[in-house]
Amino acid sequence: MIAIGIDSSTQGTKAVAYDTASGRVLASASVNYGRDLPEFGAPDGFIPDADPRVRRADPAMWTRGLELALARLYKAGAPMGEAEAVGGCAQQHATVYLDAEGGFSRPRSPIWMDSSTEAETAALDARFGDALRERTGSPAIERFAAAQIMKFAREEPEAWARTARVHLLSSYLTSVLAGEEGPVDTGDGAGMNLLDLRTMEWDAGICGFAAPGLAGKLPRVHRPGGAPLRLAARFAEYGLRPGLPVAPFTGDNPASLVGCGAEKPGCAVISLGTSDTFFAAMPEFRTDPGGCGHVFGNPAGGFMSLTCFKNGSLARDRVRRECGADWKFFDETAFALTPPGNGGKRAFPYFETEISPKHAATGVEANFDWAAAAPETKIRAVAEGQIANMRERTRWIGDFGKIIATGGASRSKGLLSAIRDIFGAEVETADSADSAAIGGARIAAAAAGEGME
Ligand code: XUL
Repeated sequence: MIAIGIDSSTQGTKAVAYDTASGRVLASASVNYGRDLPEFGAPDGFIPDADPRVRRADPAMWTRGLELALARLYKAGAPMGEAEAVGGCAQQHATVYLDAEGGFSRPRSPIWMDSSTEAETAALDARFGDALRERTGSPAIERFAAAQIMKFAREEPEAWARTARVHLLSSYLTSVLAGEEGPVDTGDGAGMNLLDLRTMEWDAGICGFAAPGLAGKLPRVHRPGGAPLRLAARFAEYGLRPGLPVAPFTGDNPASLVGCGAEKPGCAVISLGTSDTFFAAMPEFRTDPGGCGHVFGNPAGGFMSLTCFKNGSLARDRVRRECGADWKFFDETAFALTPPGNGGKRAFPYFETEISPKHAATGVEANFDWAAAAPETKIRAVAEGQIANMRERTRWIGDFGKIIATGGASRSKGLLSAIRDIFGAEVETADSADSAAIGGARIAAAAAGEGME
């Protein structure tokens, strides 16, 4: 079956036409917000803010990105007319606020990089303590919807009163494609601190504490295997047949789990993108006692673990530029010039406030004289520092003999060797760096009747 898969990520939107029979991407297209949609003022996917904890974007940019990616996919010669399903995913945790007419009641949406909700997470923590983690799969997290909504409702009560619906970006994009309200899927919905993962229903107590009337402003919840929606007629403009099944979008990490073929327990996935993430299908519901990791719904049923590191590709790019290195040097040469372990030299880039573990945006922290070191030493120190931190923060999930690497930076031989050495695991690269979009297409094909192997 040919299915269209869309990935609305931090820095851009990708669309693929995917053939489930051959497992091949037939055509793909992408939109970069900085280059292609400069009018939204978000070169890296968010509007630059003097406060490094504030990370927001104009939600209209995501609708425009979706439409432009589909237009480009059509133009690239993708067999749109033969597609039998549409699905996709979005960066997790971004929230979209709509008024009763469907307009944006909040013109700037917080995205997953936002960590400006310390006061709100402290309040949630004080009120619910460990029960929050036991019920929602995560302790109170700054980028999650509960804290973000709470802040908005408190700071802008009038705009909150005008808000009729709070969507995740994933459910918002489903709604755009279907021309009617889309549900929140359990993969992405678990990243809100609002969903009771034992019942897969909104937790009335937490919703009531977060903001007045919140429970009545949330879309319904979609569980794996639930019925798809139908494509709105206006998407015929891109060669798609009106009425095609539209699978509710999920988060990019849950989609990537499926796109990498890792939806059954056994191996872990490391996705190296704007954020670096470590995730794996879970044989049973279990939470991180260290408080960094999360439990999300697995789109194939059951659960998945996830730990997210904010200083991923943008941090690597900044170190690369600071070293005056090209990508070949960063990805390969630096590792040929230095020994594994780097003689004990390690560095951690904190250009953005870090999530796992919490850390302020202080720049590079190294255990050696950073300014005086050779570029190859700095590069290996950062790569090994990032991966060693990932290893420490994900021990609670268990040990894996096999790890699948995906995302743009999985092309880096140096990073792959650091994963191999530090995790002591066999490392495979996913067939395509587009595993999130492919996962969206596979989920769509399953929802359209093909089922998931
Ligand atoms: C996951 C997270 C990020 C975003 C990036 O919890 O915050 O990985 O999903 O798109």
